[in-house]
Amino acid sequence: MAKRDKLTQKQKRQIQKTRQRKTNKGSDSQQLGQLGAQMKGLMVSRYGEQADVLCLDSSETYRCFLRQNLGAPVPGDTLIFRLDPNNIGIIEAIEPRQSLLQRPSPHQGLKPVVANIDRVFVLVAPLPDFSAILLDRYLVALENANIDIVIVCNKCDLHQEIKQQSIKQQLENYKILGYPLLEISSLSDLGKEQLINYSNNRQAILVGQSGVGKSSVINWLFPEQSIATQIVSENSRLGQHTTTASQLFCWSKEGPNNGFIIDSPGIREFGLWHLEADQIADGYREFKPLIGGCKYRDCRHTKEPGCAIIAAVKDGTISEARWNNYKKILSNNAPNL
Ligand SMILES: Nc1nc2c(ncn2[C@@H]2O[C@H](COP(=O)(O)OP(=O)(O)OP(=O)(O)O)[C@@H](O)[C@H]2O)c(=O)[nH]1
Ligand SMILES: [Mg+2]
Ligand SMILES: [Zn+2]
Repeated sequence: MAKRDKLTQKQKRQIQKTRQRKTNKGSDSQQLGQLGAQMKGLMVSRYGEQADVLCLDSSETYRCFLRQNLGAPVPGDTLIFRLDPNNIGIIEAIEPRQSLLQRPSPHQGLKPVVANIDRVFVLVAPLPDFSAILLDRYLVALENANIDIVIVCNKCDLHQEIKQQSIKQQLENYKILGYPLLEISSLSDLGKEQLINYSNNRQAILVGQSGVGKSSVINWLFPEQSIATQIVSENSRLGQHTTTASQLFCWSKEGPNNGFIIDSPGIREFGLWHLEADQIADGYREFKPLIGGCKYRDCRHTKEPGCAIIAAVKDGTISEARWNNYKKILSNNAPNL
């Protein structure tokens, strides 16, 4: 994996150099004279080599092209851009980031997802079937990125499904661990105020499995929006990957002063192979205070003698379900162990 990464980085640098040479000679610099003054903007959404940027002075949104040697701007980024005479923008720079949420992708290494986020709403639901291990994967990644987490259970109107799956019982355990847990239904208009209270003045993102209702929640919070949503497949009980690009929504018409919330595409698997074994253990917040008490310094907390985590599982202080998920994630990350 590391070898492939190195090669990719090298290739990337080569491509960037070639592009830079072309850019220096090419159309960008010829147009420079016709471009307006530099302005500050907020990246709303990205579509390949183009992006929608909200101007922080005028509150207008402009379609912009990305300068080729720019790097990879993502929603939530503050940008410097200029407009050409047709009001088409060119993004020239990305301002330093307060935070960056990244996700490992098999071919591109760590891929930036969103920037300047200070809260993540992890959306779960009784349909598609609730997966505690997927929730744990999100939590491990977010704990390691040191980002504030709120768990939101949507579709609370589906009482029958909730009973069948005991999702409520499983989520109670996360509440005990200190994660705020909101119960909402975008369909039945339940829990809106609470969700708004948790979102106001925050720079937040909604993440979660495809079909849990992220885009529906955005449509519910911002009734003037009409983002595409799609029914969960009856056969597979899975979402249909309706949203393909993250999109940012500001609470105030004037811009991001009262915070924003980002809708994101659902993902099937949240890989954690960018994390070492001890970081995965650190992602389990109830393990953290006990880890120093293990007999061996390199304890993996799976079957080692004198392990403080295993002792806590045995005496019921740590949930066995969480420990089992931890072991599964660990063995997926290093299949030869
Ligand atoms: N019963 C019920 N259904 C809901 C609720 N919220 C959303 N849905 C339905 O769930 C389905 C999926 O919703 P989406 O908003 O497209 O889900 P998503 O998380 O954005 O999915 P991706 O874009 O694929 O990641 C749609 O059929 C919605 O109508 C709810 O509160 N209750
Ligand atoms: Mg969606
Ligand atoms: Zn241990």
